[in-house]
Amino acid sequence: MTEVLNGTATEIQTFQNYINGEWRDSESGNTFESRNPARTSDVIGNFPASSAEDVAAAVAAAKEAFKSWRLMPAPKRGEILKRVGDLLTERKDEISRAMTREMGKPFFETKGDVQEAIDTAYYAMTMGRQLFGHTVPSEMNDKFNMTIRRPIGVCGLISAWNFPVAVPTWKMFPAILSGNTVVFKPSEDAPHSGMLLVKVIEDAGVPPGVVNLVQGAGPTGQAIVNHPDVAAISFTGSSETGSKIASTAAARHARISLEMGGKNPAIVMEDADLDLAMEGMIWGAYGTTGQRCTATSRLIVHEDVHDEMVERIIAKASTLKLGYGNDDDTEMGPLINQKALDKVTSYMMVAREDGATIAMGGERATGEGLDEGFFFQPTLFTNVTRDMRVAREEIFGPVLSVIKVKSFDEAISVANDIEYGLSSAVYTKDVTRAFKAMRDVDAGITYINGPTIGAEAHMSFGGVKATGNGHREGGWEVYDFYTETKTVYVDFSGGLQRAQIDNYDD
Ligand code: UN1
Repeated sequence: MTEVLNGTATEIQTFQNYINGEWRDSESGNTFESRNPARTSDVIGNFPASSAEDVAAAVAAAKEAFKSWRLMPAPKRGEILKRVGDLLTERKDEISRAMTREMGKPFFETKGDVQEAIDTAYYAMTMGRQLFGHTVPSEMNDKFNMTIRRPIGVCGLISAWNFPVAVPTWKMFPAILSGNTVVFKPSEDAPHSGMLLVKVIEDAGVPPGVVNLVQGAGPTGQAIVNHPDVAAISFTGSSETGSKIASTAAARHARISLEMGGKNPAIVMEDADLDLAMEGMIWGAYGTTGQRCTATSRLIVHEDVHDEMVERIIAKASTLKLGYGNDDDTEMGPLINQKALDKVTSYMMVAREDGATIAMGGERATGEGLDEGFFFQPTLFTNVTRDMRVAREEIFGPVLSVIKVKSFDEAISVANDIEYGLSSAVYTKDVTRAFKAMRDVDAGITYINGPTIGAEAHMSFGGVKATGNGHREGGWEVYDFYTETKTVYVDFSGGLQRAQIDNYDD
């Protein structure tokens, strides 16, 4: 299945779902295509367009597998995740090449994506020996109080295409380490990458039914969200879809974790190291073609260094080499699809109407090697004010809006004047400002003297306001999402002891 790596495959392959340890077509036989966004004539393959029936089969398999998987000691489940990490390590280059072909970001970035999955697997292995509860003194004599963690059951995982391996593993590995079983739907823009991850799961010896793969678009996701036996849902994607999922799943009391949009600010103060800040803007705004929920999309810069920052960014960004991500010298890949290209393009008009200046880029990128892909020039808007749509809406492309401010307080106020709150960055050498930013920026993540992207697998990841619903992925906190706390009281007094009553009888 994996020889189709460099955009050179000759025949179009048809891929399958993975349900109860078997690769199968969808019941209807319907399929959809995945194409290379850098070279649209390159078809990666056909994938099952799964219906509610396919989802029901996957959920049933997961429900059955849960009976024994939940009883396997967590350290043993951890050992299986270690094998998953080892296999991902072995296949890192091969999987990364395929991911680049499917979703466009350069090979060095997809290797980072797979590495994040490897880190997540090894972290999960260690958590197998650390699923701590609490022991707490009882208020009664001869009584023992503790909490233990229990898995929830079948978890539905609906993931995004921009980190097609890392982000699913943020969900899948803690879910299964905790003793849950899962039904995983990759994004319809990255089904092949999702399939390669599940192949690793199979080859590492994860028992049948523990991880089930159903390919498809919105209706497939909806069937997962609606299924009464899916006890928890974890979603990464747009705020709009996230809200729909939340309202549907909340009605049947499912647990829901949402990771959604961002409009992440980077504050650059007049005392900042401007070279460092420039590098941070280039990587934060144009890395992954700006298609990260953590991408830097607002540069909030002190007026004293505004012109210099703009100049430095333009000087560097205009040298970025666009192209097919599996070519060695490519620094920036295409947008994911025509819809994304249309959306990003439409914001050029929005910027003009709002009165912003397009200081760099602003157009589809064309030329040798680019005409067959969804390439867009790295773009910089200046003369942006906080109320403009380009300062408020998530564009999800290589577009940075520059907002000039007069003070640090104004910078914080602009940074927070937004519906989202995922990531943020502050460039300053002043320790007071750095600590004020940590305290006062309304975001789930704040980087001091680093770009808004670069989350590490063992740290909590998530956002406030419209970005999330209070849960975190990554790190230890995600294990709170995938486990349910049970409180246990053991009374060894041999008598009836009434809490709140017998000890306080005056
Ligand atoms: C995402 O964009 O959905 O910090 C995840 C980062 C990456 C993860 C991004 N490690 O940008």
